[in-house]
Amino acid sequence: MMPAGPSSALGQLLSRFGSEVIATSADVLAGISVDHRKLYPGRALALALPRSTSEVADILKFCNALRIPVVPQGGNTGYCAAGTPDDSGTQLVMSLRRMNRIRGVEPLNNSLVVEAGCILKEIQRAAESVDRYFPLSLGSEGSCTIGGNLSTNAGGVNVLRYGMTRDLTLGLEVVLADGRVISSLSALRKDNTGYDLRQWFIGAEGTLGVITAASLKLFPLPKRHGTAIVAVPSVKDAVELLAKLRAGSGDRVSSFELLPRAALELVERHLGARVDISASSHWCILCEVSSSDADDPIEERLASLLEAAMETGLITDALLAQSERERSAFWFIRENIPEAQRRDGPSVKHDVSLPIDRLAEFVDRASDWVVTHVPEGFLVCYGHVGDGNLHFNINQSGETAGKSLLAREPEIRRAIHDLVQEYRGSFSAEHGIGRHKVAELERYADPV
Ligand code: 2HG
Ligand code: ZN
Repeated sequence: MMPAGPSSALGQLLSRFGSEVIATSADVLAGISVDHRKLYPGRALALALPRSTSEVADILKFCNALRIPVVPQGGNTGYCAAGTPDDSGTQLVMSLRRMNRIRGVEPLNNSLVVEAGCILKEIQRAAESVDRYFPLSLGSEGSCTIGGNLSTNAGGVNVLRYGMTRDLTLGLEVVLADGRVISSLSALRKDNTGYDLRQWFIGAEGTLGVITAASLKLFPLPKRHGTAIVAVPSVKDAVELLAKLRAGSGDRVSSFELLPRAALELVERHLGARVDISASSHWCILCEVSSSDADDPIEERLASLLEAAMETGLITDALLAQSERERSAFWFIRENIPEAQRRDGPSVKHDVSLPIDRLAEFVDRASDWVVTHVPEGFLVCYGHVGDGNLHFNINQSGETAGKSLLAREPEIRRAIHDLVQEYRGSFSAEHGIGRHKVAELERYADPV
């Protein structure tokens, strides 16, 4: 069959599925055609809003026959433009947002089955309602959807203890491009029956099929937390501190986040939230240990581990959250770094990961490079040190208004990613490829 041109493709979609399922209004299309950072404006043919797996299957089969490209979209909170159309006007965006049912929760099996359009926060709440924990947690959890989390293998702030989305997945339901459905919503921990097809679709960004539902792992609900912001003399000390906290807490560190002074200043300036920690140190860490045992004084354990670290000079200051309110205030600061960065102006972002034992050396070399070569920017390097994942971001500096940092993005990105490659790291730790990093994939991935 000949590929359908845009107008005839749209006419055929509308007559087959109706305006209930195929939205075409300019307002609606404007919102779904650009990524949330508005760096990749696109133009969609239309928006498909299927209500069931069989409707997804019918639409994909139809589009496959007519050669209409389909771009699946979750909450559109991604950083790499994986869920938005190009500017050809020929691509059908398929949002899974109407498929947002929690199909079942099985506390004794420590699992639940959810549809792709479920908002991450709702899944966390469903788990909590049966005294269980779904540990995937990220700043956009109030609006991102599990379909997007799965398709990008999202990471977040608890990877250190619980793993990435891939590690939290027991089974999937996926519709292939020709409309066939792979229904594998297993809740089994052990299933050695040949190929593990799930892994092809997790992190595949919708290139191999559309995930419509997933069976996910649950854990005992943490009942007590020890949370602290500490000042460390260097990133090297931070890495050493992590090892000490892991060993000393019975490996119960769930988060270990690097917060540079520049990020704390941005959050204070743009969101009015501040933390009263020694201003002399360039680096801070937000760390959290947690226990599902309500009688376990895990916060006291953290306090004594930090005291020991202070005596040896591994940390220079520490603030322990004394209440749930203080704990949320600490997390508010961490989670709002991207928002504060956005409010401050344009930025060039690198979502990289390194072997943890080479992280400090990388930060030193890459920071020196930025200072020497990017006078129009300043570094805001933060992130999930516990996983070796840094958001090595550079913001436009106010003093050099007029000179555009963004215009230099390709050159800056190349230098940083080449250095990452030298350290055997990854140019995409947790945000994916999308349209943003296709060239990087071609440059750095193994050609075989
Ligand atoms: C985070 O860790 C997100 O806050 C966003 O992954 C990172 O904005 C970024 O670069
Ligand atoms: Zn992150």
